[in-house]
Amino acid sequence: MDVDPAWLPPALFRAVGSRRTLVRGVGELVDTVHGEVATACQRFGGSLARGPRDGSCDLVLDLSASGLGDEDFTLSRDGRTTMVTASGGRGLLYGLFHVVRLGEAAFGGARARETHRPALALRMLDHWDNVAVHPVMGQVERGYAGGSLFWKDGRARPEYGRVRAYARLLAACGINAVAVNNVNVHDTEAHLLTDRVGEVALLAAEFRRYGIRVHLSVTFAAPTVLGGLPSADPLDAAVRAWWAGAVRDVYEVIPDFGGFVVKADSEGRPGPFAYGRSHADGANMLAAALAPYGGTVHWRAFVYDHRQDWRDRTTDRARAAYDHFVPLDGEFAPNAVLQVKHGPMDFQVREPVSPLIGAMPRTRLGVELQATQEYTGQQRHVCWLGPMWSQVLRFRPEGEAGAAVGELARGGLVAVSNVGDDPFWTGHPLAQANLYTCGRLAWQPDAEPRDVLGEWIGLTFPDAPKRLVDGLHAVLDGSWRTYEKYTAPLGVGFMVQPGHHYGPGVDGYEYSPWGTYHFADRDGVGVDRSRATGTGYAAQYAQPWAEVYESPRTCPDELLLFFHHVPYGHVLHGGSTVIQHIYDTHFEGVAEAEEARRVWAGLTGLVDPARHARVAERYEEQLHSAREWRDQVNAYFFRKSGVPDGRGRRIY
Ligand code: GCW
Repeated sequence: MDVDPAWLPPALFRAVGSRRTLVRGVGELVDTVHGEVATACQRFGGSLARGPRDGSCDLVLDLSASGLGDEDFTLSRDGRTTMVTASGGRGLLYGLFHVVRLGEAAFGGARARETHRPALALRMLDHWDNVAVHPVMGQVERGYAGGSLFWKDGRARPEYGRVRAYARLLAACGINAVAVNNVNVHDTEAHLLTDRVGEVALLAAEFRRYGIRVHLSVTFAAPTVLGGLPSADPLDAAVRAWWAGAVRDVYEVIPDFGGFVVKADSEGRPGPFAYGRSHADGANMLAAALAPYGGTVHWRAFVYDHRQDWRDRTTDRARAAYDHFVPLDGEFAPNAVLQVKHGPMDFQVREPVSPLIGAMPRTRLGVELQATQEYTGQQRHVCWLGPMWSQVLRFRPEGEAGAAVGELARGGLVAVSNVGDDPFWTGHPLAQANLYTCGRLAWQPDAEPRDVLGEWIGLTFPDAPKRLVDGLHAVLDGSWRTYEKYTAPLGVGFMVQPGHHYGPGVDGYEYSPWGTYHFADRDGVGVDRSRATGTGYAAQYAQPWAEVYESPRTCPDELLLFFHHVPYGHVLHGGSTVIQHIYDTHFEGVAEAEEARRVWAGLTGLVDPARHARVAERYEEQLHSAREWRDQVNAYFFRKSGVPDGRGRRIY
């Protein structure tokens, strides 16, 4: 099998490719648009007009519009001709893909002029790819789709046609930036900034054709490890000069370079703390070096103590990002983006929205999601995360009258990519839906996720019969909640096997230094994060949330154990006790996964055999793992609490 076409199967281009099209304008992206249309015409018998006087056209893609942003486009139809106008190459490309998505619908009847523009200017994927295969993490850290698309045998692989194919897929869902290496920058990868930047430039050339700018993850210690300086102190003039020089050299070879991604003072990575400097000092030094060229530094807020003592009940990892960064509000340079994970912990299946989002009005905030399913089934389980991300993006940190997270994310939406060199791109073919959803939600954060999924289905499976469309919705729509049901309950999180994070390990992290505890004992479970009696985390929220989360009486059920330690007999708003809820959801979750597997089996013949087989095989593993989760979690809580299942089901 060649590369999976994902959401750009050739058949999709029939409507455009069977018509007569005029592409007007000059530039690399216009050439890309022209090339796309030409390929489609070759396939479907349409034609390209040579100029405005070369006969009448069904479709005009015109770059000469004024007054639109670089990424915007308009679409209209006077009854005979469909018109896409744009002022920038990206806008034209997005306009073309929009017409492709519409298919025949783009060519029927009149259509009043509509303007399309992305809500967020930066829509980015971060790859946690290593150049060298890391002894523990493998090549792609938390990668579940094979090796890296970008790096092989220790060097860049621009000739590998899949880089371009990837760029094309990303552009077609609206992504405009990619970081090509892991935020944990190891020794080999550090050199991508300096003597190996030429390899990054080769990748950048591939991405540029599709309007995507390349970013690099860099180590804060670069001046010492690469430059031979005695220090990396951000206020040291020699250090600043070193960075300025390094950045200048990068822009020599990559004129549209996007900027840096930095993980500093986090999980052992170097950072400004070693020099007694603040994270604003660190970020601003890099921002200053990038500013003359229009680059941005993405400074990650994932800073916490990963060596805490589990005996210490006062340290709360969830508090860390807020405690570190809120005092720095207003200090970050305009071209610094503070990149915040959407939840306060670490991409669990259920977390509250990070209280940092909304709490730094004078800072450009980027929100980070994780498409790679580290804690959500590692692309062996079906877990479409659209509903979770949408909930995050629609959350209003200051209540109904305030702005939504999707509006507060002025620095953009960033997702950790779930893609590798797997023939299906994402290991689990249905995980492509997560990647697509990231792009579309970054374009329109208040989009209805189920519509986005519907769009993905329509594109990936063109001309699908209703039975297939319904089947895909049936296995994907509720898959996140299904996964939540059979894993860690009520927002408490983790309970995974340490290290690789796959499969149940209820006490896996309970006595570890990582700050991820559930505190289950014979009487109850959960983390008291209230202001009154707990770690005070709940008070990091603005009203109304601080109050809502403060008390178990008002805290939403699904987050109860994130915020409170309650007895097993505590009655949820839903009416059952915590312990009974644990049993019920774990049985239900497995039953739902079994049902999904059955639905999928019934789609044989409607999906191409290789894809069908890959998904079917993963369902076997999902089921096996889900049962393991169910039985271990249920047994664990039965043994702790001594409370039997009210429905008398088998607990081990
Ligand atoms: O979720 C944790 C992962 C690490 C990752 C880290 C981060 C890249 O387990 O593998 O490191 O988060 O986001 O920096």
